Amino acid sequence: MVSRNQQLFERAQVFIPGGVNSPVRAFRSVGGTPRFFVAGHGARVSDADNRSYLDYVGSWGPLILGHAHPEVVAAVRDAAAKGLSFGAPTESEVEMAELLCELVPSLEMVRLVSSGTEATMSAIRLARGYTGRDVLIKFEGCYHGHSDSLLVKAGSGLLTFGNPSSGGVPDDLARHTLVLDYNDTAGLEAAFAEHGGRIAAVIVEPVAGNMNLVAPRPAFLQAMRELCSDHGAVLIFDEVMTGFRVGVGGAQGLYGIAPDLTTLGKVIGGGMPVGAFGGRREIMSRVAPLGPVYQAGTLSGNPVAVAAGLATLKLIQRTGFYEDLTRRTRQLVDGLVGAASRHGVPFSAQSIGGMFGLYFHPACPRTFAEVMQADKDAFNRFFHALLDAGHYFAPSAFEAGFVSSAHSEADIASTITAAETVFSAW
Ligand code: KE4
Repeated sequence: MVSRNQQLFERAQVFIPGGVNSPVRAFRSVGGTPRFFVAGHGARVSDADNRSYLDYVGSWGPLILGHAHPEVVAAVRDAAAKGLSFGAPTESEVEMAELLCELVPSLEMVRLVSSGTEATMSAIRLARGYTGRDVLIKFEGCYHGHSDSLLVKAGSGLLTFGNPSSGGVPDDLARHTLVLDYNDTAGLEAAFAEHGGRIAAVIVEPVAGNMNLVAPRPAFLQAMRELCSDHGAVLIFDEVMTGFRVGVGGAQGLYGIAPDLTTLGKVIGGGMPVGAFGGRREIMSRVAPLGPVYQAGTLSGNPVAVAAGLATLKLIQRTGFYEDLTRRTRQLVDGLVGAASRHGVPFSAQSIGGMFGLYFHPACPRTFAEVMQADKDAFNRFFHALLDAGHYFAPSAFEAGFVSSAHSEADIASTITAAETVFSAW
């Protein structure tokens, strides 16, 4: 009997490339048929075959409150009833800008956009416009959205400029991007020694979440801050994933390092399309219409999307919110590690705030190379076994996972029990 998910996937592939509107959703990394979700409530989603799952993806991070939180849905409904979009300023955008600058220590000014990609693309253009320089440094394994300058893979040598990692990206553009190793402080120092005066910006995920979760070495971020300051380069913390996920002040609040620019997304939209870039007033003052760096968007600051974001940001300021979320996420990773060790399965896991990484590798990776040593086939086997048992993890061994405030201790315990059953037959 062909499942409804399979029927929908067949149908979707006729008119949508790969049957999905974002590649990772196609299950190509894990194999099998993507689940077409129908509804979500709290920690659970249900699919077209009427199967229910505990959701540890949360739309890739935005749903820190879980699905369809009543106060978020009500805020969206109220805003929508007054009009979906104006293409003109609204008070809610002012409220959002004021709140972001209050909660994120380094933000003095901020511009709203509609995705994380737009936020990082705009921040990079702004850094280049502000410094008058072209060179951009990023790190292998970090993902910052799909603008051309960021779809670049490492050159032949560590200090040689990049080559396109996607079709359609001109060599002439890719060669301005230098791709270094994450957590390699010496490599970063060498790059500045070689190219210092030409570097417009360094962009980094302060906690990496797109090669699975990789924690920064504190010295790595500190060195990055000092090198950028010494050489007049702009330090961009891409907190699209970590912003309001690892703590109310993001990774910059956690590690006490102030970037020059910050990009945000995901949680600040509460599931609706909101991104943002912001930082030092001196830099942000170069953005049109104030300055020469152009940036625009028809639906930037959309009132319905901003309503979802404001409702979300208000709820996560509840006293104890992050302590509870961190404890719940730690309960998950500690439980999975315990279950794997009881059955001799090579496995490690870690969490930072409400995000976590699972690795079929004896220790948590600290570099891209170590991530690549993890057993991808073992992850895929785990992924499908848990999916069949009603626990939905990210459909890729190279993605972080997310817990929401809607996940109960009993939910987490049930996932650990399901994993123990799988590990016992490993
Ligand atoms: P979006 O353009 O997808 O809103 O944001 C791009 C982006 C920028 N920076 C970071 C640190 C990100 O994690 C992302 C997007 N993350 C992926 C998940 N790893 C989105 C999922 C997808 O591509 O479908």
